[in-house]
Amino acid sequence: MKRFEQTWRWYGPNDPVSLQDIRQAGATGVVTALHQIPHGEVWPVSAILERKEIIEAAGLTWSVVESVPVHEAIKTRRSDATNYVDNYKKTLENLASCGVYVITYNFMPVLDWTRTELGLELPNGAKALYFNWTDLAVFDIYILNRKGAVDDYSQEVVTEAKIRFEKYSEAELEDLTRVILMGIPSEKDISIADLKDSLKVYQEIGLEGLLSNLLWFLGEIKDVCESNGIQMALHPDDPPYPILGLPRIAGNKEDYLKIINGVDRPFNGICFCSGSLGAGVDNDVVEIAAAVKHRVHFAHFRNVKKDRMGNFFEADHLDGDVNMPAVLRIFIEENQKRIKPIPFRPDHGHQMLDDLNKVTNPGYSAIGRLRGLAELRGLELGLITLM
Ligand code: DNO
Repeated sequence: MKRFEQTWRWYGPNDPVSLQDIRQAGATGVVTALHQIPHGEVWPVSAILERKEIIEAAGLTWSVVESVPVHEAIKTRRSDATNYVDNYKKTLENLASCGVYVITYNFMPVLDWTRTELGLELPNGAKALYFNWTDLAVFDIYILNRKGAVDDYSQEVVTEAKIRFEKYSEAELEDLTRVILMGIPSEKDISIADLKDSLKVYQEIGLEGLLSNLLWFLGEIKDVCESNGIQMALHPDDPPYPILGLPRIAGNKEDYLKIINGVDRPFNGICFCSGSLGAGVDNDVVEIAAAVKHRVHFAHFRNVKKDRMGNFFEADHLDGDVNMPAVLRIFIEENQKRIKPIPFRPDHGHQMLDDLNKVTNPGYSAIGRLRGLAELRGLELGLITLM
């Protein structure tokens, strides 16, 4: 039976995890992006080729781009949006001309993934990423001072947030703010002022408006994708809820069906992230996988453990609330129908063992992901043997 393509995210030459490390972990594909190029600018062929050559010289393949960021002008369909769409199309053409065809992106307003703590210590001493609603409420109500914020949380959370806000030191509040506003390494973090401005803009756009902007964008890039063999893979919202008053449109099965049926063409696909989707208290990740599998161009396998309030931490890949064997089984079956195997990467990993003494990119230290990849590949092989 056909196996998945095992891939690994690499932040580029400055990543403390080297290409040789990736090879030793057993991955064959690299997932990377030209993070040095500001959002919205065209990725030149020369820069793409330069990156590709570095990857190939290490005996690996550049399998997936994660991400070509969609500029805020497009998400908000600002008056200058078409210039940014033109640049995006040019980047896609350039990537395809270099033989890179799978493109991950997201359509989350302003912020990418959001956590409230980057080093939650687990009972075994390893560290995990964590999302806590009360801490988000502390930030939202007392630091961002968003109008109407209290109405977006349960009474229990609002009460606890007040207590926590009074208890937290200046340094703790600063740290919370830094963590929530943190972006991708080597890209610019956003400021409170930027966030406030964007909140106003997105309030006017609303949920329906944001979805229609996404479908408009997909319609605009359709021809370029189809004539160049590009596969677009939309990452789900993480966490899969509206937060800080920002609309979110890719958080559950219904959202995904609206999006894939909205521009019903094979290029319009999904990056199936079991961890992001698994954080949704009403999400059945196995059911979502079954509903959208035909459009999955890339997969992030990760697990989460939630409590009754919907707070969650990132669990070991085969632990947590997501039934990973059931998810993998669906994609193993789907993979048999594909010409090219579905690429997956172990998404995030605990900071553990030697990595606890190193400066690492949150979620992207080597050893935790090495463990995740090893477990996932073993699970795949085990399932295949029994199928
Ligand atoms: C977090 C990642 C996301 C993802 C983007 C895709 O670890 O899964 O940052 O790369 O949302 O555009």
